[in-house]
Amino acid sequence: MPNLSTLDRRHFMSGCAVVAGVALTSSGRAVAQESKPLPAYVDWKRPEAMIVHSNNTLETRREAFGTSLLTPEDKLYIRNNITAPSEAIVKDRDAWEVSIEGVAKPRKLTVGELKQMGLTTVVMVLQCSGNGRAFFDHKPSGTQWQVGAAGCVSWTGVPLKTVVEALGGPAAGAEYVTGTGGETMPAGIDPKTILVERSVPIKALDSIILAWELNGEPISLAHGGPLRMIVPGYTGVNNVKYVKTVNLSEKPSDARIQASRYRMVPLGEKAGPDDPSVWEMEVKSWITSPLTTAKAGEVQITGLAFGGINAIEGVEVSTDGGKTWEKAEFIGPDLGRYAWRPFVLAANLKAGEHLIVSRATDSEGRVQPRDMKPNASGYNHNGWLKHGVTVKVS
Ligand SMILES: Nc1nc2c(c(=O)[nH]1)N[C@H]1C(S)=C(S)[C@@H](COP(=O)(O)O)O[C@H]1N2
Ligand SMILES: [Mo]
Repeated sequence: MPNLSTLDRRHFMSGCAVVAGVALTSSGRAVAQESKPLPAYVDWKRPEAMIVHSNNTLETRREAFGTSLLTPEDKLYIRNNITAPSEAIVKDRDAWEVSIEGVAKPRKLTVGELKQMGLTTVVMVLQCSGNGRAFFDHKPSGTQWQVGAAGCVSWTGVPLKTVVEALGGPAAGAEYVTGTGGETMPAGIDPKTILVERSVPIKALDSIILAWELNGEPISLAHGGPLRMIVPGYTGVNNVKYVKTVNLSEKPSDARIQASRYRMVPLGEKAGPDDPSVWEMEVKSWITSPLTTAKAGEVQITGLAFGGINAIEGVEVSTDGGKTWEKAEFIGPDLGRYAWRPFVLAANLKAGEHLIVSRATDSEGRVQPRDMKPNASGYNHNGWLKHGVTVKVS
């Protein structure tokens, strides 16, 4: 099952039943957050870094991001819409086949063959469209993600465009890139109701990667190995794990996950085909330290900022709930348009309660809004106020 390096990263903590940590309510107050034990298929995650919402939903604790440019795989969030396939599919990774359709010469290619067709790396924020759902006032149902259904990781693979060109280019009329997940469909259920099959506009073909490495190692099964379709700048759901078909299709998928789920639906309404799909990500940032308490005097306030589909341009921090702002400094190298940048502001904090917030701006001049307009399912929250933290300084 796991390779040697995965074994190195394993933390045999299965005896550790419940982990407690600090979480923040939507008002920014800290509460103790209980967590279930790690599910067996991801028992190599760092238990102290994760909030286990369920078997299929684990988020990174806010304090666990630290100031790292890249999120280690053993701290990266997990979201499975259905049960992951068996470990058998990563036994012989190079033998995994993906069917490329909607091209002049459609055919199946193994990962081994893809590896000889081209090579590139992208550093990218992977973020669930439901990240921040817990901050909506209307209490949408679904996993109550705070900030940790996101991470910044590097993906290595072949540009999809290179593969498509090698197969004679897109078929006439191609409008979408549709990726299908390799989960086994249980008998007795209409596959379209649970199949993870997502379509993105064909313009994304310029940046899509068929990836076999995450942070320089073979992608674990949990994160989509042996092969994952990576769509930089698009929300998590569009990044199809264990991808088995890539189709340059005329129409978007009619699977439920595309046809009616994962759409920006006005409150109180039912999803319709005209409601926008969750595709491109918006500019966003949040504070990572301090989160609860600090000593009066100079404090290094840190956080993470990214532009989503655009590059991040700058970020400001306020220690008075948004009345006054100061420009923060990015830390370390710029890892590209789709990566996040850790930031720091040295602030002189006086004793008392401070509502610390951050507000990012992308390369197109789009600024994080104060409030996120609610939508039925609680997607894409990037409002800076609710992402703030109340810190007791003494
Ligand atoms: N095949 C497949 N791909 C999938 C999913 C899935 O359940 N199956 N979940 C999607 C969703 S909703 C998200 S947020 C991301 C989560 O990726 P991660 O578990 O590697 O963090 O994968 C996406 N791709
Ligand atoms: Mo997601």
